[in-house]
Amino acid sequence: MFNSKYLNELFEATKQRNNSQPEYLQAVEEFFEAMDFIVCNDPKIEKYAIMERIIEPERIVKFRVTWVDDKGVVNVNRGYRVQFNSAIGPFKGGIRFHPSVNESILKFLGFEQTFKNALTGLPLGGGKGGSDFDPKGKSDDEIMRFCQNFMLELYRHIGPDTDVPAGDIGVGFREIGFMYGIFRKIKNENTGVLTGKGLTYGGSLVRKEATGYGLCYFVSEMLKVYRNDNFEGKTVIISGSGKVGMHAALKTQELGGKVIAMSDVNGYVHDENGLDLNIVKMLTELAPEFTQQYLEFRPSAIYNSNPTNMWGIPCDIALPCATQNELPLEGAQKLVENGCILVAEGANMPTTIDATKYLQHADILFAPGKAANAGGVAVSGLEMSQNAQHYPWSYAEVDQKLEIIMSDIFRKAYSEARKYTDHRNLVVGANIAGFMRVYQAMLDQGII
Ligand code: NDP
Ligand code: 2IT
Repeated sequence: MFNSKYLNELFEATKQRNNSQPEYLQAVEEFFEAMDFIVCNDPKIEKYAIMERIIEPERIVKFRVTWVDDKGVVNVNRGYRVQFNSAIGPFKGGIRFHPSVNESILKFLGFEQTFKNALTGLPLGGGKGGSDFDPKGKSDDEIMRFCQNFMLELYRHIGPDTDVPAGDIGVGFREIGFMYGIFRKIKNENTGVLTGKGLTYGGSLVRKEATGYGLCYFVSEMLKVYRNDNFEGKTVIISGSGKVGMHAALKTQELGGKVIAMSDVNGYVHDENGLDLNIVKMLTELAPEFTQQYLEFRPSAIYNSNPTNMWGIPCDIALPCATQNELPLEGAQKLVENGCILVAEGANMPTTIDATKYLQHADILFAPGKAANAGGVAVSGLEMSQNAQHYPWSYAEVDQKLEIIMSDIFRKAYSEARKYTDHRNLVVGANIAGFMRVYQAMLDQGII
């Protein structure tokens, strides 16, 4: 399946050792495919077992989280931290609270994070963590008790120069605040061990907007370089209406695009004249699921209870910003059929492997998540710099740095793509650019 015999054998062995981890294997397969040419032409990669080492987390911590709900019932969840690779800096990556969380999902996320963080140019290793706890429908008190109990174990394994978690699905300001509070209390230190903190206690301006804004900055670069074009007048559909999707929508509108559809787990809303983002924002702030309620404010909009059907709406740009494998082959085919010119991943691995291949072979621009959604972790890195300096930067300063980092990531992926394959193949370009930095650091630091 790969040209490299070494990669074929390693992938077979990896499948056997991890046969119950489909998301992790999917991420490794995508990566190996992108790296095939490099591996065939650099014997050092096999000699020093670089691929064996880079696909294996340095450490996985798995722990019990016990907490009491409002009815006095004792609940038990599983907590995890996957410390994937720290060759270029402390482990860094989000924490996800969602019932689907398991080792496979966190390993795929930590693996992707390693290359994403390398692409930012900042000294950030890769990691990911979370729990199968479902924050939906829980009271603030329940969330607080869960976060405190989660941190009661996690605090032993993290630190500002060791591992710096942040938010992800189901983890935002509220959860980060509760986790930071208990960490500070246990350790008696204020060292900015988490990012995505509130602005009153060390958070960075632009962090909450960063992934969505960064995605749009990346798309702007693609439109400029490949098509001498911009967002002006483009119709855009966005899956998910959480932290990433909402801010991608707001930036799209600011740049002159028109957001005509957005989704959540219960369905999507579509309005050809453009969604009213003030209403979407207001509704999502009240409760996570907004799509059906939107119709009460705009009865002319169309609601569909299957979020995946959204990919059938004709649009210029599609931004999957919800979760893994949410854009299947049929969705990709519909997008191409309807004349979509660009797909950029705001979520991590939202496009299935067959859909990604289909998009790459069709006449459409495609941006992989590890490049296009790196804005969030990039501003997390800037939050760490501000915490270390004990000095906060202005909104304009952080936003400008974010824009520079995103355009820099695009240039790196574009130039590697041009060097090794078709200049439009940002999947290969981003993987090679991210890998090269981690690879060099691993080589320099010896066999460990
Ligand atoms: P949030 O929890 O804030 O939002 C997730 C959104 O996705 C919600 O609107 C949720 O709907 C929706 N959703 C979940 N499953 C589906 C589905 N099957 N179909 C349609 N919508 C769905 O998470 P984030 O915005 O933080 O994260 C979204 C994605 O972006 C994830 O893949 C994450 O790993 C990635 N990411 C996040 C970064 C960050 O800084 N937060 C950085 C880089 C990537 P509902 O509310 O109804 O459940
Ligand atoms: O997937 C991601 O890049 C994130 N959830 C953000 C990680 C971070 O450390 O800010």
